[in-house]
Amino acid sequence: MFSSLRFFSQQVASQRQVRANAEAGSVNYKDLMDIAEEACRRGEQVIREAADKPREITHKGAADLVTDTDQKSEKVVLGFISEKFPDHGVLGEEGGIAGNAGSDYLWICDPIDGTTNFTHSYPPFAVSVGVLEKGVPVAGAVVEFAGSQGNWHTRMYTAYKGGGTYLDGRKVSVSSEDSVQQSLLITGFDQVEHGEPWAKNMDLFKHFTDKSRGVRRSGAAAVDLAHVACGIADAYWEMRIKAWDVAAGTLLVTEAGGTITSMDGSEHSVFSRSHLASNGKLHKPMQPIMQEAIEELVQKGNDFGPWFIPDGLSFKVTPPAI
Ligand code: LIP
Repeated sequence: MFSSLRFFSQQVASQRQVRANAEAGSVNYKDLMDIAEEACRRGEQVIREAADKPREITHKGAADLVTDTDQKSEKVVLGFISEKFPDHGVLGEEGGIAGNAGSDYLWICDPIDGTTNFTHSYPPFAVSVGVLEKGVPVAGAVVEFAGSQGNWHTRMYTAYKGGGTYLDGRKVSVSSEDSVQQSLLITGFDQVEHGEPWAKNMDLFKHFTDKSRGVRRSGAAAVDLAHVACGIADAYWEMRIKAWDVAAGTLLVTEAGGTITSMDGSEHSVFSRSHLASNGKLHKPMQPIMQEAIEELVQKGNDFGPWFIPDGLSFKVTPPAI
């Protein structure tokens, strides 16, 4: 009783502070993180209400699913953010760009990362909210669902630029593993297009399954990045996922002491078409193998420049990888 009262008054005090800072014209990254966390909580609530009921599924493609819950979650999450920051831009997986695209701030939301998992009640799945300032991630939150029908529980990952990464409020950091042989890795595969990049990733999966303790495929990129950030996995890579999958997770990794680049080793942006996140130590042994794979794909005519950059953004994103 007392602890919930204390929590409520802390929430009210923190909301007041955000308003005061916004009115004073200053943007504080911790404030942005708190709003991202609250936005995730609201998405979480939508998912909790739907998680034990039958899904209403629409097929965007044969294996590209969207449920009514993705749409409801995005509406609630982005509605909350737009109410707090009406002059910022917002980008959602389902609705695209909205608000003020010309703002220095862009909020990027995946209302359910791991929709296929969610459809099957197979964890993990998550809500992800990341904030960019002039294209650079400065705050983010990911709420991960675990458990099973009738018994869902969540873990909240948060980070803000210069302030570290937190798991349920406790500071976390990446692992210190420097040997691929003793590492646990994660990857993901394009669910829709099974062309050359997908086939190449099967080769990488095989290679690293042989060289490491194992390669996992969880089905939710935001969670994969969160797991690298808190040190329960040592590295993660994936090609052809979108900004909403990685906007929050990128900052979780870097603020926890990890490294993220494009797979070819070039500077990373959330709009990159390939991602290699590690505890930093594993970049050296892993990145050249990733680079070789991307170079081979580029030579065969596959595009690895940045993609899906919404029109009208006021800032430039990192130039093409190769
Ligand atoms: C999914 C990712 C997953 C990836 C899938 C898909 P969605 O996101 O998080 O790791 O491998 O291709 O993009 O579509 O469930 O938000």
